[in-house]
Amino acid sequence: GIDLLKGKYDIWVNPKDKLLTKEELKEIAKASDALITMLADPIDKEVLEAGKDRLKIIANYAVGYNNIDIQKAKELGIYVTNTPDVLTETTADLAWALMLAVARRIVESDNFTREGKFDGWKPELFLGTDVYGKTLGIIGFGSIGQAVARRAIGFNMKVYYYQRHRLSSEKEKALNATYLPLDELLKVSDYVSLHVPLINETYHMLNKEKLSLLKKSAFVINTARGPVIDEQVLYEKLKNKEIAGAALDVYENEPQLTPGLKDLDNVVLTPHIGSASHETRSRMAQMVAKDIIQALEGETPEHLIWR
Ligand code: 8YV
Repeated sequence: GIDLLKGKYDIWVNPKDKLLTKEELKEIAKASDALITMLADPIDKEVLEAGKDRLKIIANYAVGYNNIDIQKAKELGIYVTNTPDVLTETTADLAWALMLAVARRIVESDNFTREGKFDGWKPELFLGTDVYGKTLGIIGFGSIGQAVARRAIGFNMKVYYYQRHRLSSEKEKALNATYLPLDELLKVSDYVSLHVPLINETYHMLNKEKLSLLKKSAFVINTARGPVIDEQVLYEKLKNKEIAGAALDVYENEPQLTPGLKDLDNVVLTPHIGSASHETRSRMAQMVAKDIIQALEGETPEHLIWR
């Protein structure tokens, strides 16, 4: 991605490999025509105001853009773009990897084997839970949720989905998925996978009341955004074995984890790597660079959020 921009523009890359402070972000916004931002860069009103005289585009290196005050950017005439589609399958793969890992206790077993504790086959060593033939509830049925559903066909799963808008019955049929209201979905699912964006309506979508609807044998998988689950309540339910397990790639206060979460053995935790494959990150980088070139050459960038 950077290679596409090199030679055309002066490029400044944050050399510190750590997050910029608000003041630093404001300074850079003020001195730049384009910004490439990550989820962890909060582009709020103040940063946008600082950049309003020069900044033409903020190209978010992510499909989600809850880190940016979109309304304000629009008001100031600053384009905001994201990276849709190119990370759909990779993120769905991770949701599946996490689901299988937590169900079959892969991480625990791996640690056990590495630690030299494997001293022979035992009939009850690391008994897990089947995935094949179970019920999968998908919350948020956009492209990533649908890609997760497609994989479930090979696992002979019963798939339910919940989102604001129901799909056509042809689409439901093609994906082998049936709509259920959220409460119903939570009550019947063996695995619940989240694929909603973080917006006001999805903040703590799985709160105490909703998490209490889950079966004791249920697993929760989150590759969407941490704040869609009340992480403290989730932690307590996992600790008290009121739900069977969770596999999380995102956290409510990233990169901080709820105290105690990492000490539970019924969780699998990854550090926000949903789109982290060589192929996908390269596609995202090129997309971001191309959108910047379009914006700086006076065109409307292809992946403008409010197009
Ligand atoms: C990003 C993501 O890589 O696309 C998203 O929304 O969460 C990831 O793919 C990450 O957010 C860094 O911006």
